[in-house]
Amino acid sequence: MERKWDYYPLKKEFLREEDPEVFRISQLEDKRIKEGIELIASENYVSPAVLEAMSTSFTNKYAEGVPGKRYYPGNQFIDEIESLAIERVKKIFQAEHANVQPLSGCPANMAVYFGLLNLGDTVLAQALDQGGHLSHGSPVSFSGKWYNFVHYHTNEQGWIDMDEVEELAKKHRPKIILAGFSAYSRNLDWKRFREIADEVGAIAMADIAHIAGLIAGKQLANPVPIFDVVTTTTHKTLRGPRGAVIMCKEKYAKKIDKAVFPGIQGGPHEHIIAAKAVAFGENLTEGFQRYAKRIIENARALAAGLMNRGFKIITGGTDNHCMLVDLRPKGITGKAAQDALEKAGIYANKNLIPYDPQKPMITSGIRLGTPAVTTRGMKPSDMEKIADFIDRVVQNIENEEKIKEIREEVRGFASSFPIFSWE
Ligand code: DSN
Repeated sequence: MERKWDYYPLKKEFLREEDPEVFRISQLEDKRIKEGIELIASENYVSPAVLEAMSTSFTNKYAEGVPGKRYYPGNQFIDEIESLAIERVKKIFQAEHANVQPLSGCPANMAVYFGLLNLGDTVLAQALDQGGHLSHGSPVSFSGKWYNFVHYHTNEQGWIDMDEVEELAKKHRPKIILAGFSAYSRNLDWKRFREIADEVGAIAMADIAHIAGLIAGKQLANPVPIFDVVTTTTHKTLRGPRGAVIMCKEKYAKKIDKAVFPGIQGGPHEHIIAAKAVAFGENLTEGFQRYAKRIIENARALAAGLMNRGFKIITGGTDNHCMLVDLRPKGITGKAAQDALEKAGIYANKNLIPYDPQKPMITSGIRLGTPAVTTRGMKPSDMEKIADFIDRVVQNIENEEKIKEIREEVRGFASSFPIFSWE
């Protein structure tokens, strides 16, 4: 059964009456979504059921602790909802243990380091300027300040060099080897990461925030059964509320739970946990598998459409939902492209490419992803149209009039799609 919604079916009647100012701004955001093309690889649109779960009365409750072991009374139904979320996410990923309380990706990673490391311990992770993440040891993040991160790299073509991972692991004997990324378009060799971790006695950790939905939808291999600890956000390809989950082997369960609370967090956001439960329920359906498959088909179609128009895609394509475009052959920076695309109603973020000569606020690349446009029901033939829009924006980057014309075309195109469509 196909179900689609042109706009979110939320009445917002109390909001409209009590706070017209917030109502007005919220309506504008709905309109922006409807009339734009969202290609930020980490973004998505939740289902109406996930949205409704976020506005349930679970928001009112303090529930420090874990189900069955809370500090405050009155948590009978909170325990039920949190246990449901835990059971569902364990089923999706075949996890031995799950903590669904992390507020977002950085706190989830922080809890893992806090629970399993001592200050100054060594972690081996992917370099930020080559697809990694701030919380994987960037010098400006707590992770890089408090722990000794050593980074592995990609080669000039953009592929992770597993021999370097092994070499660095043997040299630095990290306590954790972390596999995971925020801008990498190829499959990770989970088995090889596990073998290297075993070789040097390290904990094997994965951060699957970007690809969790593709794993849940059975399109990519699942590291959870063979890794010690795995973190993911819930709002990217998993299409849930903003938040995160930590999954781990039973032997790390106590340390992880204690690191989340009282280690780094206080009361969990139980209305968000209710919405996580709803999203996990959706993740377990066949429709979600079709959605995950379509995300990858769309990403491949978008990459092909861009390459046919002379764009250079790092590694020459994608295995997942995202791609990195090297804009140097087009003679423009990532920032210039991001700004011009935004004016045309197309949202994509500037991103460093491997060995980027530009600074992080300028960059030579943009990152594109297809989770959100796929949620709107777009298909590979629509990706051809989007590639054409992007090409025309880049060709006319200094022509304000032309960009305005493209903006109107984008508005018409995007508005013809629902805000959320089940596959
Ligand atoms: N900001 C997210 C992303 O865009 O990948 C990760 O935290």
